[in-house]
Amino acid sequence: MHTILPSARQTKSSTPVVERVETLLVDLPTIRPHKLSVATMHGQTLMLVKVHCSDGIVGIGEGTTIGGLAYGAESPESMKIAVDTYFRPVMVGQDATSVRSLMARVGKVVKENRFAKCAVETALLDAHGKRLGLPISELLGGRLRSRLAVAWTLASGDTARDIAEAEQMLDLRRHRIFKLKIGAKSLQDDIAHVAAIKRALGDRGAVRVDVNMAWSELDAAYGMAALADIGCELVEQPVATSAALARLVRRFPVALMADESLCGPESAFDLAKVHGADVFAVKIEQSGGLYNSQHVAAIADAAGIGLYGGTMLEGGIGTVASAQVFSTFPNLQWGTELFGPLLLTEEILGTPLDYSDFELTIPTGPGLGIELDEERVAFFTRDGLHKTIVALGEGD
Ligand code: MUC
Ligand code: MG
Repeated sequence: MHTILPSARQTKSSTPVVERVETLLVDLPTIRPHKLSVATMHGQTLMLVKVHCSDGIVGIGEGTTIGGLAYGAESPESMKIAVDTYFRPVMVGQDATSVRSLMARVGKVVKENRFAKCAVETALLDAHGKRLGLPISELLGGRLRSRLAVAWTLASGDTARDIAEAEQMLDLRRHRIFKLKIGAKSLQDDIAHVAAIKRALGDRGAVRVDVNMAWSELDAAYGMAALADIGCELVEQPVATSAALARLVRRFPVALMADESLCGPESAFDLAKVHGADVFAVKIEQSGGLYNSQHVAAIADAAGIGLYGGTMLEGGIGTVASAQVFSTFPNLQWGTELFGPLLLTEEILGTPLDYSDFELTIPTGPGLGIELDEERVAFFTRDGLHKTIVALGEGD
């Protein structure tokens, strides 16, 4: 039997290898409580991965979840342990320039763990892009667009506050697509909430909803009919199963988007076979990385399913990684929701991302094209100075 994966000893000495894999948890507050049907977020934890290579290049990647374990099987803490314990030993000493073969090697010893894999793959791609002087989008075949439309999520839990927030976003010319988080309240209350917001915005803003699987199939049938009537243009994952999605699709004049049902190319293929959605929300973490996201997009294209660039409310690193790969999709009919960094009170990038005229500009520099503000990262790293200051304040 022969192996296609080079071992550390086979690697030529001139080839840069992975020397060290560092992980850290960075806790950042949100600008307001962010209320989803599965959790209310007061902050976001970024699991940062730094891959240090023998040529001096350091690549960065990021893993996030929503509400700890409330959304899915991985948490920032579990990602950190997985990378430290299981990814690191199979990565150290390996050729850092061969990202796909290194991820294949990782895949042999780590099943699932798609979010952690995405963080590590991002870091390897960032490093390799820096090495070659190319943005990640070019490593992935080349970008088709340099800016991305970005939706904003209204999730304060209060209708008047959501309307005021939407007005502010329109005034700032930052967002004109609004995604409303519903599903935690009764169907009637949710419909009244969406109707009031759509009435206030009229044609100035598009209104979409995300139910995060909270409805029964019957709720969804009533809900989608009512949402279509009040001018909502898209309903995201109203029910938990793909089978129920497939029974709901095309029954109402409102687009149906799959999110939680998509966890990589296999699930995308299964959903596409039954045309179980009008739109796929592609998330790099849920897909298991940037390459897998491209595969999900290709399946959607082949099946005539529309595409939307989703988020796991990543900070700047995961957001730019998403933007880099979304820029390579031939179709992106529904725009993106890459607003994660704007939900956080703290900036950890050296240069903030450019959100203007309702779009995000995709960085053009090598790799991700961003630099971390290392001092701020250190300050907000779990058990770092920020925690000490908060603890001292509490003791007063
Ligand atoms: C989700 O379910 O789509 C995206 C935006 C937001 O507010 O939450 C996420 C997760
Ligand atoms: Mg969603």
